[in-house]
Amino acid sequence: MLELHHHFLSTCSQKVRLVLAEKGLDYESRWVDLMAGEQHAPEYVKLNPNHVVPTLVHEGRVLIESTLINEYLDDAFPDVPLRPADPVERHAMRLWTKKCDGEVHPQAGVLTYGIGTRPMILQRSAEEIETSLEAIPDPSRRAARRSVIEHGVKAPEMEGALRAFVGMLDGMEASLEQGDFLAGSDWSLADASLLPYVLRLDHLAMTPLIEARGRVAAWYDRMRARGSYAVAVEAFVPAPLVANFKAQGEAVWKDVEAIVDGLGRG
Ligand SMILES: N[C@@H](CCC(=O)N[C@@H](CS)C(=O)NCC(=O)O)C(=O)O
Repeated sequence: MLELHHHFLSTCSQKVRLVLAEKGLDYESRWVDLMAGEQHAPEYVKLNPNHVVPTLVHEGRVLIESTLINEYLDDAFPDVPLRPADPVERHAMRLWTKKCDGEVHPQAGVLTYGIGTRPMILQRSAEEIETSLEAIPDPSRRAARRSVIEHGVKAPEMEGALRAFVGMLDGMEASLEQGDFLAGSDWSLADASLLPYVLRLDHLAMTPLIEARGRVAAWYDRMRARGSYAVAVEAFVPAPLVANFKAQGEAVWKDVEAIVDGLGRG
């Protein structure tokens, strides 16, 4: 009944898998190998014209955009509601999902490709790298990807990406003063949206940025203690790849730290 086209480590796929797990929904899994470029395959692009994961197919209806997929799941399967009933709390939840889509996610690729996957990509031939870059349909996304693959942590895009992630952590620290969850008194689509990005920082050895914010660090622990994390995230995390990400992150941590320390001074 539900078919999810996704990737094991993609943040947007994790967001949707977390919601499926919290709702106890089963789905047919369809892997899209992003490193192999399967997101550009004509058959897949018919489903998702943006060449990205995830895509959900529900009884023949095709749904794209992870935040909207999660809202759809909450509408279509309301038994375990994941949006606060209170209008003010629901607004707070939407502010988080909007921030995630508009400010955080667009920068995640800069960190992931510029630090985590760059060494693997650089092992390919120049021609292969060019082909994979040319397949990215959005010109600004393509330009940023090219820049971080060429320059890594020294890419000019790195500062904006770190600014967005530090802003996310600071905003979370402030929100969590109100309670255990990002919006309202229960786990919501806001928590689903942000957890993969905090995890990505951790995977890239930027853990000190999390630990420096006590409420975020405690939230992160609580989120990872939930059954949904084990089923939707942990079960898919390839340990060798994450170990590799961590090693790459550790290798550039001093540069990252210097950029973060300089934020707000310029
Ligand atoms: N706004 C989209 C963004 C989806 C997106 O960027 N997905 C990434 C993985 S998290 C992707 O498929 N990237 C393909 C690529 O890097 O070529 C959503 O929320 O679904």
